[in-house]
Amino acid sequence: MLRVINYDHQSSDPLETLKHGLNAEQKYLPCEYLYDHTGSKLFDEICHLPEYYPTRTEIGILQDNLPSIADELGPDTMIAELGSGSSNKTEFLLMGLINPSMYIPIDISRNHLIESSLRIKRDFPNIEVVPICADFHRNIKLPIPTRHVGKTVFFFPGSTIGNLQPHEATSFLNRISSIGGKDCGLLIGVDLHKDKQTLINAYNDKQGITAQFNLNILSHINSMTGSNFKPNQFKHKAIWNEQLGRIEMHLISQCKQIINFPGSNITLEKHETIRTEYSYKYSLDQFADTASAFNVQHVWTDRNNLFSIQYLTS
Ligand code: AVI
Repeated sequence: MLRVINYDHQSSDPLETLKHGLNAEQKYLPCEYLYDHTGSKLFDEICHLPEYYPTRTEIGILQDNLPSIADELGPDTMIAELGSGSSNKTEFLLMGLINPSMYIPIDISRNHLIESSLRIKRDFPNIEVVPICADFHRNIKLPIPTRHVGKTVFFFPGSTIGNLQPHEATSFLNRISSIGGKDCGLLIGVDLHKDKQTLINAYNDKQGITAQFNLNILSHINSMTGSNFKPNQFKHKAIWNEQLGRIEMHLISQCKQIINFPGSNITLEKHETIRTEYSYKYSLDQFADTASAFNVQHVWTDRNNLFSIQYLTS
């Protein structure tokens, strides 16, 4: 039997949020709308692309440093994973930890959550698995353990933190630290600054999968709202903003066009862009400042310093 904790968040009106973004001076769509069913499948493909270094580098760091990670986290940990998805990286982590006692995957997608929770429960029969179906950006409470547990450690891999602006990342991590209570830990994947070409290539792959992923947001918005974006009248663009240390994904309008959007028409000039995502890259010092609710205890990197896994405590 799997006990699932459900949160029915009162979400703000998505139409209003979208309309606000499409009427802004620099038009934007919130990046969470990249992930409908097709978008999530395309993102899985991105993770296997030769140019997209983060996924394989992070898994490599995790595998190469498991004993040291296990040592830092200590025995009997309760692991709460933020945005657990298919919990693929978690398997590696749970295999290496010393007698982990509880695993709490937190994800908005119920099907994904139940499927991966059942798999973890089967593969790790000694670990109590209590999934929470919720948006981890909202307020949640962790379940009270039924047996002795060591530290509560949030696991947040994939450098998803980079999709928030630094000030948003700071408030998000403040909230996580208050959910975890005093003396909680955070094991987090953070993408690092590197040469411009590696970054540009990672977001402009030769097969055009990232372009499909980016353009798919328009089809998703059409099916959500009844708008009539024509994805073939846009082109994918990903640039490195050196000054702000971030990749920016945009969709460039190929002509002047008027989009029917519920409640208002949206006019796009030729070459005007809609921003769909920021992906911030950090130096170690910048990230330590951003995660001000926590203290950095240990940083593991790959030999080329492309990516880091960091352990922080509150
Ligand atoms: C999910 N997130 C960390 C990815 C990133 O690299 O910012 C999303 C992504 N966008 C384009 N490629 C991958």
